Amino acid sequence: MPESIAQRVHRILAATPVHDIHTHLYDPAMGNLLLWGIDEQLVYHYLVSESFRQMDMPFERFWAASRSEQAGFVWDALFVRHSPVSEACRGVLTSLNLLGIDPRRNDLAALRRHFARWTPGEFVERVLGTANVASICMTNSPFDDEERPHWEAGFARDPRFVAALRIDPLLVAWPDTCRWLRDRGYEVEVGLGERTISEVRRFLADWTRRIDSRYCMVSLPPSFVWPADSDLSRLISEVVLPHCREHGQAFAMMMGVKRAVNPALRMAGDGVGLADLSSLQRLCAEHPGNRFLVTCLARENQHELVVLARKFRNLHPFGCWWFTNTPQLISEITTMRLELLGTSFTPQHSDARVLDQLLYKWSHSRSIVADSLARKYELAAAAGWDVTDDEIRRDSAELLGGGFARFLGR
Ligand code: FIX
Ligand code: ZN
Repeated sequence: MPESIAQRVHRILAATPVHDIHTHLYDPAMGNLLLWGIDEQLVYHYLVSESFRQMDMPFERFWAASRSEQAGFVWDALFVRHSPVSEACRGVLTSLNLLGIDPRRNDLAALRRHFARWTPGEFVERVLGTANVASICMTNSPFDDEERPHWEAGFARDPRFVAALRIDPLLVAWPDTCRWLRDRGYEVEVGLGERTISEVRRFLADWTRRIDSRYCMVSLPPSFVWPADSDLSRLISEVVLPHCREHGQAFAMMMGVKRAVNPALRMAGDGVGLADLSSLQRLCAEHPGNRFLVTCLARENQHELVVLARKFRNLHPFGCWWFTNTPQLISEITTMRLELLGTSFTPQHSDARVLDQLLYKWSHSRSIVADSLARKYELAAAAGWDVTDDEIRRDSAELLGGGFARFLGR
């Protein structure tokens, strides 16, 4: 019996290497910054916030515990005392499963022993091979005291780990960052005069070159408006956009995150809000010489983002970010994007913080994207357009990073 369209799409998409365009993973040469293993998986902030719903433990007691104790608390709350049905819990199961580890033993010590047999180098090869990931875009922050020394000292880069410059502190905490820059020899003042603007641009140019950045990125709160009489708005107009034009960098905006809604949860305490996409519309319209990569955290922003992308070819929607990285929403958002944009968008990024997560994030997303895409080919076939395997291969490569690279001009 010939393969169905759905079977062909699943087979081809699974065989297409993905270029993961946004993660929080690091080049293996950066040592301990690259997280992996069962304990790191369990203390992932997605799981920490879920586990607090099932524990009475005071927040401080949890944070005072060692990493492996914290992992034990999460394991007990979400895998032993309750069933692991959430997407983040399912992710742990899929990742273990794809590593050939039986998660059903309910024995964290036994799970840990499995990981002890790999060296970090072997584990990287195993995960990238199994997840069929060709390249990984890092999130690189010069403001991070653990990360910066690696770049300053220099290291032999793994060409599969590409860099992207993260600049949240510069844009959302200007007065503090101004002092930080001054301490590092940049002649800046809080007042954003001409000299300061050119010095901040020098800082961005230095780091763009140092890390060989692919694009420059920021996450923005729902309150973000542009243009406005604010440091943030002026820094975007007078520093970031000219910098991006001069250095051929796209500007990635991750819109709609409310940081520290519950600070007691630390990194797990961020929330979501509706972003004002009329600001994005103005940015795209007034800066046709800039390219904008955009993902929105709120489900309610997704349709407007897609419609904007139909109007502005300097706008590339990407990913189902964080709270939208759930099967139902990936399916809804991807289908909507295919129906309104064809293949001119990037359906997913992993946002992985732990190497093992590439296994589940890509296996789950690939399968949902395949379902959405197959349905579109079936509808085309019903209208007389039988898609060929070569066309499916072309479209898959486009969706899994090829279109993104072209948008970046690479
Ligand atoms: O701002 C970001 O890049 C977010 O992805 C993170 O801050 C967030 O913690 C995360 O990991 C979401 O997936
Ligand atoms: Zn991220």
